[in-house]
Amino acid sequence: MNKYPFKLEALPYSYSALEPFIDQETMTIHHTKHHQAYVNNLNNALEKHPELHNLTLEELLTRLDNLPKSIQLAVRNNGGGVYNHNLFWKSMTPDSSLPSDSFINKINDTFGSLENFKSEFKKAALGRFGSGWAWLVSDKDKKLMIISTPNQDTPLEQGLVPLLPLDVWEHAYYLKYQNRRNDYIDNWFEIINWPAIENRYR
Ligand code: MN3
Repeated sequence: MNKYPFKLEALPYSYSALEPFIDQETMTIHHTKHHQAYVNNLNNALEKHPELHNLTLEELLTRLDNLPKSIQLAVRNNGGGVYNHNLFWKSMTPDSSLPSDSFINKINDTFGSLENFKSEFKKAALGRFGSGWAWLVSDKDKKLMIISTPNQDTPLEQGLVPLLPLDVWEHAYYLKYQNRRNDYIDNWFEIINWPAIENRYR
């Protein structure tokens, strides 16, 4: 159940499954330490607010401004952290393939080509100063867009549908790639779970 108390969702593959693109040690620490900490901190923030325990994570994150002031930032950072990572794990697969023809057409219509999409996505991911995320999202008219968000902010609060997230916090790549965010992004394109992205779009 996607409500308080939140739990750490299991990965849909093993910690080593995304080797050599993302290494086992990074995946293990990222999931069991970083993601777990967001879950714990979110639950701690909500513990004394039983009136919020019937809200889903999406509901909490789309109404941040209406939450008690004392926990707004904690829910924004940690709730966003839980939500973004849940989506991130499911957006990758060891058995990656190309997008379907119909989704490639959609990408071509919007970005010119799949290569162009990748280069614009990469620009957004490299341009995010410090910690944050790059995203393929769609708006209410189902138009595709690339954006980036700081910290653990989600596209939900902008009224956008998150389709494909890329974690560009250093904890996502530093052990293997050190400062080479560029190489991390190039390799990450090889493990995108396109069917999952297309399902979110529909
Ligand atoms: Mn992360």
